[in-house]
Amino acid sequence: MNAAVTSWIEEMAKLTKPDRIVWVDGSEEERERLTAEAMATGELHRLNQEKLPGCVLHRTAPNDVARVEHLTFICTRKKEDAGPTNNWMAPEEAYRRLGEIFDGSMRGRTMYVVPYLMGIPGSPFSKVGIELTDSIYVVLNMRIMTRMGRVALAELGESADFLRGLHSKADLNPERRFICHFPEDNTIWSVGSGYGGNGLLGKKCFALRIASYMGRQEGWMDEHMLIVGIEDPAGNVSYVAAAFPSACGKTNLAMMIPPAPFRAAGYKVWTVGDDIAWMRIGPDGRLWAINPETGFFGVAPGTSYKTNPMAMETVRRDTIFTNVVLTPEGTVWWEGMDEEPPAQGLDWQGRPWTPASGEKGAHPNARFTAPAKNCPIISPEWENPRGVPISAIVFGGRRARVAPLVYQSFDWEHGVYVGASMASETTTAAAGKVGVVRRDPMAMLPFCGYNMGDYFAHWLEMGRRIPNPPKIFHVNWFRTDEAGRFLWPGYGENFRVIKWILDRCQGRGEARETPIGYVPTEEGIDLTGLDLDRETMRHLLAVDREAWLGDLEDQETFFARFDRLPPAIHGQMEALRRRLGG
Ligand code: GTP
Ligand code: SPV
Ligand code: MN
Repeated sequence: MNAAVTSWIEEMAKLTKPDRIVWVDGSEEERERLTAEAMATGELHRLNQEKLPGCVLHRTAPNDVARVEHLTFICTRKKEDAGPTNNWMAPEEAYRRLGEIFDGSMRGRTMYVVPYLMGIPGSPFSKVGIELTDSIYVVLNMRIMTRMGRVALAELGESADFLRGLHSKADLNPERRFICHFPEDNTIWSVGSGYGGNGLLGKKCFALRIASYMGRQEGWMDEHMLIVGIEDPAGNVSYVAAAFPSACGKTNLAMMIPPAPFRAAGYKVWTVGDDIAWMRIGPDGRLWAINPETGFFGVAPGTSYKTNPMAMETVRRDTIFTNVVLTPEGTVWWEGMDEEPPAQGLDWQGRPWTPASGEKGAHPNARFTAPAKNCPIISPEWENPRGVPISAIVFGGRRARVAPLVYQSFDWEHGVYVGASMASETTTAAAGKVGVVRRDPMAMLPFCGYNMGDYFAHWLEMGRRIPNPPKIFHVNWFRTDEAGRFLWPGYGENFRVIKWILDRCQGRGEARETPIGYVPTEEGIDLTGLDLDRETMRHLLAVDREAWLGDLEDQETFFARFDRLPPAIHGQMEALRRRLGG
């Protein structure tokens, strides 16, 4: 037994005082046993095994339905190292305050020891974590989302280099809920929540916040990005990595189906990942990426055979559904699913519900947890330990105004500024107001584990180090008309925009130079088979000078908060102002 592991577990057990300690091995027998146990206690609910084999339903506490950014802390010794965009708590204070809540929090419960690997066995990209948790729901989710059990311990060997994650639901009291990260100690303590991004410590907490800190130290990039491969009719596959904020379309873009004329011509889409990318410079001087996860923790509402058929196929078996409607026949339903709603059912809180009630049946942030290997278009390369080479990096937000459908940055430095100045309307993926425009650099605002000024500097530095860097773009699927209707059809039709992006990477693709970057000409994007009038397209591609000058004011306020803003970012902002004639 690894002595560093056992002594740490002993120490944590002394604090949390569980009745039992159980090591999980990731086996099928264990899945069945834990599922049965959770059914018996009501932590999980049975679903119709003929229609949804291997699937279960979970309902969270009504006050525990999303990430809680105001309760998420970066605990570095120096406050400046957490930066202006993170909540900060001194490590001693955090250990003390959370220690009081953890003290005895597992009394009468089992502590599960969950060893897991983020990344592919044997890959230089990979990292080991161990999560101690009192939640079977968390164990079963980690089993889908990570390579869990023996494989992780084998990878760790006798090393003491592993992420120490402690998680307890405690009493699920939001007053006593904290998600604390200690990047300098390779440690995460999360207490008082059982929800996805708060409790599945391998995901946002480790694979983004802690890993972003590691990436900067070790010279690689850790990003909130999907990875998708586009195969052309000749059989060449090009890969795109795209960063959109939570609930802004990553899972959908990662699994899109090209429109019929492109399918007929031989284009194909391959899913590599839908949420997180770890990227390193490869021997060929390009940027190579892996998806460190093995599953999708996707937004259920809005997912249908019309919008995302590949996700619908993926969740037909071995899936955990969280906070969706339970139908009388033991299946699940959510708003935006193609099927008619059931005449009656139980809503996400387990209360009798009918569609006529006018209330939402599923929580807007209801989720599915499904194995990546279930996805019919999972890339043959998704477990390649070397990763896949990235041709284009795409940033995107949810903007009713300002940002056009797509534009290309002039170069890497300008692209970094485009990412740093990104903004998006808030969604239900995190607690708080929905629909408010906020700046969300690189879709990493809630996930950067260190000073974001240093993070921008790291991006700039990587650009100097990558001999053959990807080209950088910005997209916006969410521009609306005066009545608030989306101007762009989105979903599979986004393929057309990605195709233009790849054309640009290959020196093709028609564009005009504007103050914000290269925007497609009216003929630039192939609209074959799409009924979209020229006027709408003009509107989608418009660069409104006044709107951009207004946006610059907001950017200025945002960047003013940074004490470590690289001069290049400010310089790029001023250059844009000059190009806009402001
Ligand atoms: P996280 O898992 O929270 O990181 O979210 P995500 O970025 O993977 O977002 P996802 O693909 O799950 O989409 C979130 C919501 O946006 C869903 O309700 C989708 O139906 C909707 N959506 C996704 N793509 C599009 C699009 O192209 N156009 C429009 N209008 N809506 C979209
Ligand atoms: C996100 O909010 O970006 C998610 C869901 O992917 S969670 O795991 O809860 O963070
Ligand atoms: Mn996400």
